[in-house]
Amino acid sequence: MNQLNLRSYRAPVFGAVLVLVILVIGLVYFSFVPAQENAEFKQWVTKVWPKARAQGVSRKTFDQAFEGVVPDPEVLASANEQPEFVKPVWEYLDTALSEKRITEGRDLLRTYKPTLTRLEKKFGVDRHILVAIWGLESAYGTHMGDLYVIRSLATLAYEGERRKFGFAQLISALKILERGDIPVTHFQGSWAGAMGQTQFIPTTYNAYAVDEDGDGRRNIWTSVPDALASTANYLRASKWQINAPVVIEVKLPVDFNFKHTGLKHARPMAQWVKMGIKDVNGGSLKSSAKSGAVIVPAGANGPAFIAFNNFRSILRYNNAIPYALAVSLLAKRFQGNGKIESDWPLENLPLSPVQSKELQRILSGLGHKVGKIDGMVGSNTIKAIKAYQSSKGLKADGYPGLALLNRLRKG
Ligand SMILES: [Ca+2]
Repeated sequence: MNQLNLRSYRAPVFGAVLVLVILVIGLVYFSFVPAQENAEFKQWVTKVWPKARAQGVSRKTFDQAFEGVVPDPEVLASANEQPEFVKPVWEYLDTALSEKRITEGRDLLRTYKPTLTRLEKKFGVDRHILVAIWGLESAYGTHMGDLYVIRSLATLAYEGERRKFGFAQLISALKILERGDIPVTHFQGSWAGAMGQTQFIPTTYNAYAVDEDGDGRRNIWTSVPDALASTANYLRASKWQINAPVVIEVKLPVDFNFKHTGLKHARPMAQWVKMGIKDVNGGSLKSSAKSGAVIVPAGANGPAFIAFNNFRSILRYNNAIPYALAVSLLAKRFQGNGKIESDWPLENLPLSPVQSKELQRILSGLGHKVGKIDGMVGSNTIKAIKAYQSSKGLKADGYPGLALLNRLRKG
């Protein structure tokens, strides 16, 4: 900038022309490129119409929904974001189970006591779990996302890696508008289309949202009874069992074989007792549940839990073990318990996607079947880790931590 200014003082005419040329090129470029992109997008929108119409969306709703809509670059940026590091489960739980969230939840349990009593009876879902999910999904309705749902989903459906997801959600979102549950002006959510106090995506909304306050609209944005009832309805459909346990912390015997860990390895409680598992204080293991699965969210050197069927129901809401653990423990904290007794292995950090890829590459090089080398640790990679650990006489916990990667790097 400075150089250009200096030059224009020395040769005013030349400088002025140069500036003008740059300006014109810039103007043409910046107006033409988005205009062209927007024209392509508009063209694409015309192809969405017949599919929306086939789902019962009217022309009027469709036109209103897309009025002035252009792709949102920030939505694409969020969709493509690759985290440089992954938050360890203990840090995630610290935030999820903050004193503020616990205190606010207790207050809301009192405020909405009549509603929650009714919902417990109607849907058979425990009140503490409903409020815990509310607290984690949207911080009790204070963090719902303020992006226009149609724009976010149209962006995802139009370009990028999530086109299929985006398209299905977009059509569902148009159906929500058609039904008149929410006006276009208030139709807001996260970049991925998670909406309202329950953070339902449109397909989930259409399947499970409930009009509890009886105004004819399923309003998960500003009606607390609607939001709580919608969550309860979803959990009921996910086979929630009222008054049944969700998860308990346990103490594993020193000779425990970690190949038995993981949600796929559920067993009758009597078998776990026989294998020497105790309650976390070393007493005998008691539970009203018939069966459960041992999980070690931070590997063999961290806390161990037995997760029951209700834990799986929470995973249907959001398929991440730290999330289900946070919901379960927050519900317990409301009632004055749910503190984790064992220490977390603070030095054995979880791997970033790049590190996970490296782990997969090394394991694959050693002849283990890790599945796709994509930095996503799925069941195949966990199986491969367990196989490697067993072959080296290590605890086969399948945990993809830094300790394991460092060992593999040394060869
Ligand atoms: Ca309503």
